Amino acid sequence: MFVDEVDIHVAAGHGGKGSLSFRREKFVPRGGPNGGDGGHGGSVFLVADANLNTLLNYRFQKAFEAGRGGHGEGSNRSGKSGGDIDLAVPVGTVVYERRGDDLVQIADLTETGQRVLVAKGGLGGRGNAQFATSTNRAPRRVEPGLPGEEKDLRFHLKLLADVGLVGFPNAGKSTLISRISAARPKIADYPFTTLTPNLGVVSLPGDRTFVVADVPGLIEGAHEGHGLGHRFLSHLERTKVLVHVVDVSSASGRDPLDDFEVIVRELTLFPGRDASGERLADKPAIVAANKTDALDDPSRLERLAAHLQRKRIPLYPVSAVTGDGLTPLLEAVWSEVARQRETPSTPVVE
Ligand SMILES: Nc1nc2c(ncn2[C@@H]2O[C@H](COP(=O)(O)OP(=O)(O)OP(=O)(O)O)[C@@H](O)[C@H]2O)c(=O)[nH]1
Ligand SMILES: [Mg+2]
Repeated sequence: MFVDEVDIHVAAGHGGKGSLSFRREKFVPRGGPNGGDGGHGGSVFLVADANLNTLLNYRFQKAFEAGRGGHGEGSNRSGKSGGDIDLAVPVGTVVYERRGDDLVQIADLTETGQRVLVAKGGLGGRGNAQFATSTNRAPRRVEPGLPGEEKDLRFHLKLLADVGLVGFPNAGKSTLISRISAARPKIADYPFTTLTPNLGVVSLPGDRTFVVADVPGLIEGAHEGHGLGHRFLSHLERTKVLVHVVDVSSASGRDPLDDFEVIVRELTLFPGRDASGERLADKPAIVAANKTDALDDPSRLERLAAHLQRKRIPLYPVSAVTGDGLTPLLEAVWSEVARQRETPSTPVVE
C-alpha cells in the first residue's frame, strides 16, 4: 500500500539527574563529593532509505521515543546516555513540524543515507562532584536532567522524478512507462487502473538516464476532488518536464484537443509549487499523442497538432503498444531534462 502522508509524534530522551554522593572510606572521615553526572537523553533522527517507497510503516506506529539518560552515580560514575533512534523514511520525504496551527518545513530528505536530527535529547544534570569549590568542599547541589525535545511531525513523501506523465485515465500512461522502463504497473482498458504513482528509470544510449513518474489519471474537476482528484499531483512538483499523454484514437469518445486543455486547466488549478516557486502548469511540457496505431480519424491528430503549434508545445505521435515514435519522444524528453539539469533552480528563501 502506498502512503504518502503521515502525522507522528517524536520524543527525545530525558537527561538523567546528577548524583549526590560523598566518598566514604575507612579512616577518611569526610570524603569529598563524588556524585557523577546524569547521562544525556537519546535523540531522534530521520534517515533517507532508498529501499523504501512508502510511509506505510508510520500508519501503524505513530509515536517514537528515544532512550532516557541514566542517573549519575557515586564514585564519579556518569549515567549511561540514552539510545538514539533512527527512523527510516523514503528518499523524497519532506518533514514539517506542527507549531500551533502552522506546519513549518524543517527538513527535506532528498539523498540516500541523509540523516537529520529532529528531536534533541535532554542534557544530563551535573552531579555534586562538579560543584566543589575551595570554599564549598561538600556541595549538596545537583542538577536534574533536562527534558528531551518533543515534536509533532508530518511526513509528506514527494517522489523525486525528472519527468511526470499526465493525462486522462486510460490514455496509456502506464503502458508508456512499462514500454520505456522496467516499471510494470497494472495496465487495463478501464479508467483509474493506476491508483498510486509508479516510478521507472529510462536509459538511453550513452549513459543518459532519467526517472519517470506515472501518476493516476486526471479528469475535469480534479481540483474539486473529482476522480482521484489532485491528491497525487504533489508527486509531480519536483519534476523538470511534464509529458502529456493524449489518446488520439476515437475510443475515448472525447476530443484530444479538449482532453489536453482540460488537463492543462487542472494543472493550473493545482496550488503546489516546487522549491523555486514554479507551478506545475509552468513546467516545460511535451505532448505524446498516443494510440496512433488505432488512429481511425487523422483529423483528430491534425487539430491537436495545429493547436499545439500555436502554443509552441512540441508534439510527438506515438504508439505505446507498438513502440512507434518512442525514440524521438524520448530524445526530446532527454534534451529538456538535460537542459533543466544545467540550469539549477534558485530555491525560494523562506
Ligand atoms: N491501441 C492502443 N492501445 C493502447 C496504447 N497505449 C495504451 N493502450 C491501451 O489503453 C488502455 C489503457 O492503458 P493504460 O496504460 O492502463 O492507461 P493509463 O493512462 O495508465 O490509465 P489510468 O491508470 O487509468 O490513468 C489499455 O487497454 C492499453 O492497452 C496504444 O498505443 N495503442
Ligand atoms: Mg495507469
